[in-house]
Amino acid sequence: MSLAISDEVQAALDGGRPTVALETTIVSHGMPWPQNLETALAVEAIVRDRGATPAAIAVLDGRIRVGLDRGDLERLARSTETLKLSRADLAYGALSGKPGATTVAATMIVAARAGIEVFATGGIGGVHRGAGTSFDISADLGELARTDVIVVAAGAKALLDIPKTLEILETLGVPVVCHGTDAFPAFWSRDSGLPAPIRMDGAATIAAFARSRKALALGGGMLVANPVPAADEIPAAEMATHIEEAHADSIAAGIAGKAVTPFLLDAIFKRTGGRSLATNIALVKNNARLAADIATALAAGA
Ligand code: PSU
Ligand code: MN
Repeated sequence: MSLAISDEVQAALDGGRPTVALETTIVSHGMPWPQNLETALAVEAIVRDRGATPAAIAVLDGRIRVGLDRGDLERLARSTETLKLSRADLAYGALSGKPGATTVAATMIVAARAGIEVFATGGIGGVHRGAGTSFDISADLGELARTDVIVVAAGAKALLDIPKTLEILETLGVPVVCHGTDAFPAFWSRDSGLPAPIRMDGAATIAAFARSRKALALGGGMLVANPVPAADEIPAAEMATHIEEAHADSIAAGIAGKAVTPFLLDAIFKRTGGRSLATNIALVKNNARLAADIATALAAGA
């Protein structure tokens, strides 16, 4: 199945200009209407302002699309029937003809096929709490191990089991580069309480690191963990109670599989009176800035 790449993204790729992939599960399943559409459009504007081309990825009308317009994003943002597609069901989603949003894993796959090296999102999926019995480990981790894309995220959500998430990333050989911090960030909070596996400051340094990995033919992706700006964070201690309660809710409601992450995000949104969403929006924008700068540094060969 061939990719349907927009003229704008194709022109940027042909010209060797910086391009940033964007996922769409955050639009369909990660944020409520209308903040989901507003954020998607704001992120595209930020990427453009930094001199890069945004390439949002989704499945629409039976085609895997790279580069979406406002109407496409609005369809994904409004529909409550959009499929959440990962590696296991990306091809199925395209065959089904239904609208499908791509997770971090599926977005990485499509970005790599299109030749896009950098991808901005909010948070990655990881090892869920209770994974010892549920075995719930996001396909995002395996994808980071095998697909050569730089994923810029605000770390992993504290509603995941962060120590186990970092252990799996290490086992899989995925570099975890924390940007400008000695602490691994926890999405809504700047400090997860765990140390940064690798610290790097500035987009140029990260681009140089990516180039040296390529020179060694190491393959696979890397996670760039970019902490939420201090002014927008919700401290970890404050989040802890909300997270415990949201987790207990998900178990009581018998939530499993793909529904877990969207359920937890919504439960936290309600429990924080919407504050978690404001933080989520701020961190996605912040990641778009850094991703655009890394893409620019890579394109410049600096
Ligand atoms: N984290 C967020 N918002 C999101 C997601 C994660 O804060 O929308 C989405 C991403 O698309 C991620 C996916 O790839 O959830 C992970 O889902 P799962 O845990 O089912 O693998
Ligand atoms: Mn899962």
